[in-house]
Amino acid sequence: MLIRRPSDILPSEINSESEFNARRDWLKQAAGLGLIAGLPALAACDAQAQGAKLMGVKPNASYAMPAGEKLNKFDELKGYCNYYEFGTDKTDPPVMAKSLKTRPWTISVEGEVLKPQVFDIDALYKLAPLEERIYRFRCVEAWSMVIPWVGFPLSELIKQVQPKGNAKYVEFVTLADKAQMPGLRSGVLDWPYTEGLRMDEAMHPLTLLTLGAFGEMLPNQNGAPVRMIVPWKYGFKGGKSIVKIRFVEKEPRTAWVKAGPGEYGFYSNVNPTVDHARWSQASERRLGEFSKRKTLMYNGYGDQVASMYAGMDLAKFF
Ligand SMILES: Nc1nc2c(c(=O)[nH]1)N[C@H]1C(S)=C(S)[C@@H](COP(=O)(O)O)O[C@H]1N2
Ligand SMILES: [Mo]
Repeated sequence: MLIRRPSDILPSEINSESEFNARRDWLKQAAGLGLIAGLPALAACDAQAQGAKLMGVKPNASYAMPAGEKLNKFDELKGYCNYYEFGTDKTDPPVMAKSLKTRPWTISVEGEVLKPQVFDIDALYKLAPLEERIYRFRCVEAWSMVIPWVGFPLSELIKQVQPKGNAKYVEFVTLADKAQMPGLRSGVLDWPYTEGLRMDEAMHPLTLLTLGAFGEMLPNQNGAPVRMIVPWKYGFKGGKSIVKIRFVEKEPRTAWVKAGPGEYGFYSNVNPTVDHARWSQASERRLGEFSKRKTLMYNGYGDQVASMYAGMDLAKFF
């Protein structure tokens, strides 16, 4: 039997039961061979195996707690979800996504790039340093949260594949597996769930390829094993459980634009002055709070992103 040292085991592997058992086996054998000197090492390894903690995550000081905010609870993130592949009620995905298989998992990065590549999810954890970033998260349905996400800028991945000059947009394709996702039987969206960004948006330092939250690997219902978080846009721009990233020349037609072109636009920047066809976007309910608060232009990230939309009619390009 191949004995792997715990230090060879990726943080992302801790979640899988076989790796957990392999680790236990190693510990037992190593202890038997006298490779482990004292108990502290054992205890430390055990602690790593619990709760699927992500190792080596560094808080990025540039994206610490926004002024006047406080974190939502992990249970609020895990318990109130939009993930239509697992049902349309907020409380469906926490139950229905339990069985989502997140290993093995690959992301194919393709299209107008010089170096198309298929990344194994476990290689992705090592592609760039894992950062914790506290972002406001605003759903188009006018509720919001403040979440400590873990990931790295999507630009790190984009650099690896070297987009060609004609790559103007990036399309994200997420998992659509009928065997695992009961929601696919409903016609509410044209599956797979797809999303997209303009190239400058995709390269923007705020745009986070997200692998975790609250120091842990992403819960299944929140888009394990990898999703997008684009904090100045409505939450639906952040596709969950991504399997393909495609670089294209033309603006991709996203799942929500196809479902309701009058209600959802490609840009979907958070904008309190441009209402949804059926409700106001001027205010929002922060999960856990009683009264509503005003929605901030670009969700409070205007200083960093407004220049990308200079001169654009934001009511037309909503
Ligand atoms: N694949 C997929 N991604 C998705 C969705 C979905 O239904 N399917 N819902 C979107 C919407 S509308 C929102 S608000 C966020 C919700 O993320 P959360 O449940 O982790 O808060 O995920 C987005 N990503
Ligand atoms: Mo949403």
